[in-house]
Amino acid sequence: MNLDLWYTEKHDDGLGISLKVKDVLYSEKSEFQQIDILNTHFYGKVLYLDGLVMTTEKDEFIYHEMISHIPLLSHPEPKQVLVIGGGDGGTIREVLKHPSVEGVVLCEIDGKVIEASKKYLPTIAGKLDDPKVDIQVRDGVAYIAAQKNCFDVILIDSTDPLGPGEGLFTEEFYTNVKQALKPNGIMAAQSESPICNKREIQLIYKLLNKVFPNVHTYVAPIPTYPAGYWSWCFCSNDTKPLEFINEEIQAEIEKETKYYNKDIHKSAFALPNFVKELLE
Ligand code: SPD
Repeated sequence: MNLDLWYTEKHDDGLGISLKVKDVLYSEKSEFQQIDILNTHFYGKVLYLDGLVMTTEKDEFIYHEMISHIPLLSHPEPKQVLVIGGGDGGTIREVLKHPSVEGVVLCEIDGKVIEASKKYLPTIAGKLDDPKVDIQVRDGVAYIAAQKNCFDVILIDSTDPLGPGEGLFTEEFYTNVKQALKPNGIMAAQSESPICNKREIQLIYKLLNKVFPNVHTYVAPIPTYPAGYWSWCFCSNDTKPLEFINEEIQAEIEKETKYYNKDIHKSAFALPNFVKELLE
């Protein structure tokens, strides 16, 4: 039977993202959130947390390449990396493409997201069992508070600032991230949509600026996220985003990426006027 079944991610401001569904592959309420994996006609398998798209087989590469390669290639030799959130494993997959990386900790609060992703999203989660990956199923807020001066790059691959991800958008959390970085370390955090999360992006940018001397927003299209246009913040003590790019490794990474390349690396930091105004 070809059911005309659609799921719509609905937002209070009248925005919706509708996908036609073939089957429901997984649906479970964990201790932290509602987790669903739907098989959709256009975007393939889609992971939803509390009803919001986290990742889809068809466009996940854009988000995961952008959160990873821009900060990692801006560091001369990232060896130790921490990913907070990101239980689907897409960011881990991209981090492991960097030959200098010796170890990567994945700190994800919800073990069921990891289990479900491994089972139903193997193209995304397929590197979670790599020997370089240390999976810590625990709250990133508590985890980061105990880490000092130990990571070259930290990636905040969080959900939106509500539910279990809320604590990952506070000044205290960002201060602890800064302390967990080595002196020339870099953090990148997803920072919502400049089109439909104006209040959130402004708040994140303001809080990060209280903590880090260098905060630079970069952008890319993510078709299945609200408004289809997304942002990340690149933060550091002393590295400015385009001052150093490891071109040798970049040339290798580019051979394996579908969105990221050296032109995208530069152009992602070129912000449209309406985004510049938001961040003023
Ligand atoms: N509105 C969705 C924002 C989700 C950002 N994180 C996605 C995690 C993918 N690894």
